[in-house]
Order: sequence, then structure tokens, then C-alpha cells
Amino acid sequence: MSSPYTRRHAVKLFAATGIGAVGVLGAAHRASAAPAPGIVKPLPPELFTVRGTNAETRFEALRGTGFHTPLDRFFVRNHTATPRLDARTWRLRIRGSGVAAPRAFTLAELKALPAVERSAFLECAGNGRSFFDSQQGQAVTGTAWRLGAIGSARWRGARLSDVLRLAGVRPEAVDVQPTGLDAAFVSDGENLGHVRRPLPIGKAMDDVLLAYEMNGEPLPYDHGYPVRVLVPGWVGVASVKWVGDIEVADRPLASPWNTDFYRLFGPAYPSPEGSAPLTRQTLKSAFELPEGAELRAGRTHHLTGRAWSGRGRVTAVHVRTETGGGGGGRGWGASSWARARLHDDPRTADWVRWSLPWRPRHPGPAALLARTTDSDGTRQPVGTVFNEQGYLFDAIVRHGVRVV
Ligand SMILES: Nc1nc2c(c(=O)[nH]1)N[C@H]1C(S)=C(S)[C@@H](COP(=O)(O)O)O[C@H]1N2
Ligand SMILES: [Mo]
Repeated sequence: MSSPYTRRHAVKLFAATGIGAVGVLGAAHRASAAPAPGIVKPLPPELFTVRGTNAETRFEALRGTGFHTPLDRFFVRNHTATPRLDARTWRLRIRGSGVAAPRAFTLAELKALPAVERSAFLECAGNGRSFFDSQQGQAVTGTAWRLGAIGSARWRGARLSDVLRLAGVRPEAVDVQPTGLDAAFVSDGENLGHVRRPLPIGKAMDDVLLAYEMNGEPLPYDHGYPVRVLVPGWVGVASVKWVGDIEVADRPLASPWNTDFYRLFGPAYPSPEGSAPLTRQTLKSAFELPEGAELRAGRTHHLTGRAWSGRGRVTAVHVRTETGGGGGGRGWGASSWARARLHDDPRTADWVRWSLPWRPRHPGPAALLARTTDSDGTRQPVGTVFNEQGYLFDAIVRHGVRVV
């Protein structure tokens, strides 16, 4: 059986700009010269790089901020634009062939259920996508993120499993599909409907939250106010923002977000339907330094960064430096991999902060490399197997700096 959506969508999707952005921005933003990305919070350039309708966190802006990403610098990935929903009229409908007692919840009803608080990262499946091109010379479609399409927060909300039980979830249920209340996504003139993606019932009943707080505050508009789904460790798109409807079905569900997008296509994935729909995020590491940062020779620098994996705990981070070059035909000298100090107890689906001192000796261009190993036994490879939409980049990234 072929998927109900053609692959054509895949190459067109990311060409779309801020559809629906008009009318949601505050006066301060309308006054600014930059094209309106449809995001409510301020996007100062020292905290974010704006990419179309999205805003990428600058990793250097996380240095010294503590474990969780402050809300003023948490990345935003919007298919269209942030809606400003009214919590008083908001409802969450639970319906479909997989529930015996369909019903709706108000925010107060959701908050009356036992609250769960947990820390988890949220990362876009396309995080690191730009390195397919810049490190591997491969053209891929989609937002050209560097490594900042990730943040970690302390989430608080109701368990999705509690809500499903209250709606009489049936043993025959197989898929649970949350839908967002943001504008329908139009790709090349074709309306793909609201952002929605099926979640297998096993994951839905496990550790998924209906989150209404982030770092102790109500969810900001841009991150799903008043309620979003939070699927720990999985591709960001599973964590549907502004959720208003959840269909529970006794048969598999499909949407463009699990047929055309968020699968791997390419020579390594010969099936015309691509890989299975993506679930868990992969592993990465990043330096809290600007690209091209200048570091003084003969001084000890406290290199800091973050490492994470969606498949298990981070067990080690190693750092290597490459110096030399200089342009005169001299080769680059590479240090061996040194073990960085981890500053947090590694936990599944969250990140750890790490650090390592470095004393560069000679001025010139240099590259910093960090490599994560996780409890799944996976270690960041030298290259990532190509896929057309540039998902799940996991290779070691060369971070260019200059020793002066
Ligand atoms: N309703 C809705 N949910 C959504 C999206 C969206 O555009 N609309 N984007 C998804 C994607 S692709 C990602 S990576 C995360 C980003 O969450 P954030 O913007 O809170 O960082 O939200 C997901 N949930
Ligand atoms: Mo994403």
C-alpha cells in the first residue's frame, strides 16, 4: 500500500515562509526591520539565529546559564506562526475508535489531575542538518540548523496515560494522534492540514506528558500555551504544541508528518516508503562557543559544552583539538581524545554539561571536536549516512576557532 501523500511534499515543505504570521506579532516586533517570523518572544541576535519561521538558540548564549535552557533563549520551530490561544476557552478533546468515553478537558480539569514534573530535552529531528552540506558536501532539504535546535526544560503537566484512561482507552487502541491548533500548514499551495503525528499507544501510555509548565512558568505562547504534548527523547515533532484534539484509533493512523516527513529517504533506505517513522533522537555534543571564536594563545581556556542522547544516558564526552594549518602548507596537528569532565548525573533523554581546559600554544586557525558516547554503546561517528531531508545528524562536528 502506498502512502496517501506524495514525496513531492518533502522537497517543497521547507520553502514555505511565515504563512499566517500576520496579526500575531506585537507592536515592538512589527517595528523591527527583520521579516516577521511569526514568533511572539523577542529574538535578540545574541541569543538566536532566525531561520525562516524558526529561531535557533546560539549555544554560546547557554554558557553559565545553568542546566535548563532559560525560556528567553529556548529554540522555536514553527511550521506556521505562534497562535495566542485563550486558556479560558481552550479545550482538549479526546475521541476516536480507541476510546469508550470520548470527552473534553478544560485546563482546570487537566491541572486537577496528578501533576508530574520531569526534566527532558526537546530537539528537532533536523538539528545539525547544515553539517550534511558543510562537512559532507551533501545537499539536503530543510531548515539549515547548526546545533541549536535543542533545549532542555523542567516540564510539568498531566500524564497522557491518565487522560486516556479517563476517556476509557480500549485495549484495541494502537495509535494516538495529537493535533495542534496553530494554522494549517500549506506547502506549495497544498493544504496539509494542522500539524499532527500519530504516536504508538505503547509510548503514549508510557512517559508522555500534557505539559502546561516549563521551568516553573506557564508555557510561553511560542512553546505551546496553554498545553503541549511532551514526548521525552523523541523527535521534536512528536511533541505537538497548542494541542487541542487527540484521536485514539484502533487502527494505524497516518499524516504527512509520519509518511513524507520524519522518515529517512535515500540510497541507504531503498524502500519507496523510506525508513520506519522516526522515534528517538540520536546523540550529539556542542561547544558553548561562537563559530569562529577567538582564543588567546598561551592561556588556559575553560572549554564548556553540552552532550545528549535520545537512546540512553551519556556515558562519556571526549574532546580533541586540531591546530596548525596556518595557510603555509603545514599540516594540522591533532591532539588525542581527552575525556571531558561531566558536571551532571547523566539521565536518559536529557543532556549533561561538560568542560575541559585547553591551552593553545600558537596563533592560527584551529578546530575543536567533541564526541559523545552513550549507554546504548553508540559513539558519535565521523560521518552520518545520507538521507534526503537531513534528519538525525549524529557525526562529530568540527567547530572552527581562531587562536590569536
Ligand atoms: N502544533 C505544532 N506543534 C509542533 C510544531 C508546530 O509547528 N506546530 N513543530 C514541531 C517541531 S518540528 C518541533 S522541533 C518542536 C519545537 O518545539 P519548540 O518550538 O517549543 O522548541 O515542536 C513540534 N510541535
Ligand atoms: Mo522539528
